[in-house]
Amino acid sequence: MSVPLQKVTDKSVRPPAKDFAEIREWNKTRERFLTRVRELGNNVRVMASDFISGLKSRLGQDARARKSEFAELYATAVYQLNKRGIKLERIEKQLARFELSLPSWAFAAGGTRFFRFPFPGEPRDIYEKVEDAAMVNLLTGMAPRVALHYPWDKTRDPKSLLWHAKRLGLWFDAMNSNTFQDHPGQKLSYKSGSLCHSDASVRNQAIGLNLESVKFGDGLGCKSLVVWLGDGSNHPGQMHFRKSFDRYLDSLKKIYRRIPADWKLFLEYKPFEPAFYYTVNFDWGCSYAAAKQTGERCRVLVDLGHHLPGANIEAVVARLLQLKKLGGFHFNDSKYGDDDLNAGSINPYRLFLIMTEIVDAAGEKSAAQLDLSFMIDQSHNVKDPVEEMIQTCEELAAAYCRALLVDREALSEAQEKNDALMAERVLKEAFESPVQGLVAKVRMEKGGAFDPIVFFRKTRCRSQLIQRRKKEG
Ligand code: PSV
Ligand code: MN
Repeated sequence: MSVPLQKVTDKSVRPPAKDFAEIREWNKTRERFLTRVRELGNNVRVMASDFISGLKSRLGQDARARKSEFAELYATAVYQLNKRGIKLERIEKQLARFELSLPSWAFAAGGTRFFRFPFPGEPRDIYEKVEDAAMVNLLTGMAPRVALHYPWDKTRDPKSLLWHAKRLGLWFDAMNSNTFQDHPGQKLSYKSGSLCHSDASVRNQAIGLNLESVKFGDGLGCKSLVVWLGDGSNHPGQMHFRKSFDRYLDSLKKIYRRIPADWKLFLEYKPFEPAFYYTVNFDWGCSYAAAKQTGERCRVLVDLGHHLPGANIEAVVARLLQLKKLGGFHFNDSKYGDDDLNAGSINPYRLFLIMTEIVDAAGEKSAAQLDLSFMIDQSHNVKDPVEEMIQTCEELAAAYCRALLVDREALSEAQEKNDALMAERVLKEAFESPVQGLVAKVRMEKGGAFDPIVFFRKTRCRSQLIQRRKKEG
């Protein structure tokens, strides 16, 4: 793996901490970090945070230059929403609290099982992935966390990774374990399954990998483990349905018993792929049953793309919220299946309806208080992954904002009267509201760009990444 280098100066490692305890902690980390830099003869990865600070000052200029455009956009929203008696302050406050986690694994170009077309300047390791995530967070102001994948994101020095993320204003969210492929040096193969394998030694190895990923994540401040399995079969008769599910439950319980008390375990389901006939955890019902048997801190994770065409995902979300078993989301969109497309790109109305269920369950609270993990998990095969991630953040913010605008009283009245037409009109009125001005206001108040994608292109972020990563490679 290549190791891009930025010269470590005292200035670049000065802790921005405010209180003494934090400063002490920073100093300890800094000392260890510098020792390591010395040990490796300065040939160690150090984050080029100058790039990010450079962008910050450009953002200030951009905000001033686009002031009148913003005022016009915001005035449109104010005019329309005030007419409907909506209190914008409350909406803006809720919107400001809506935050997303970015998946480390989606910053490099995705691919299909046929091929992958790499993107110039794409990140080469977890440090560069975090750097790309910081850029998305900076421009959108709403994605301060990164979800990790293990062992893909394994590093020899987790402390330096944590330090690197903190310097860029980021935290880590869920740890996702990977037993859907074999890893270098691994003793037994997962070809015929992992946590549900017929052989107990393979199951134990997979349990071990999950616990290892928890240990790694714990040091980074993660508080949840997402288990998604490829376990299943391609041919009728190949795998015993009941036995495989029993093994799944048994393995989950073993993992659950050993995760830290402040951690949650999320079970992610998927109907097919890589198994094409039967998947052990194929739908929300399987996940729910398993979560219920495993324990209180075990919840269901809904990946939007993991449903068969036509599934009513918003109803699934409502049911899980009602049963207090929803853990969080992997947001994306799909035309046929899986997480191939970006959230809201195919069916923005469905995304809005899902958000509407979240807002409905939150009641007077904000969605942020529901204790759900809002993660993105999508594959960027054609568009620039950073741009597509920015686009996704904007799409999710707009969907959430529209859901906040639903006239709950009018909807409930229409539902009680069985007035289908009026109920639908209430939803459509919110869905069609001009929310861009509100979303831009909240974003800019958090230091983001008026138009993040235009900013990303105008400041030639991608070509700078290409140049830097080429030079340092
Ligand atoms: C599987 O399709 C999935 O949605 C799971 O969340 C994985 O962890 C992720 O994609 C990356 O492969
Ligand atoms: Mn997923």
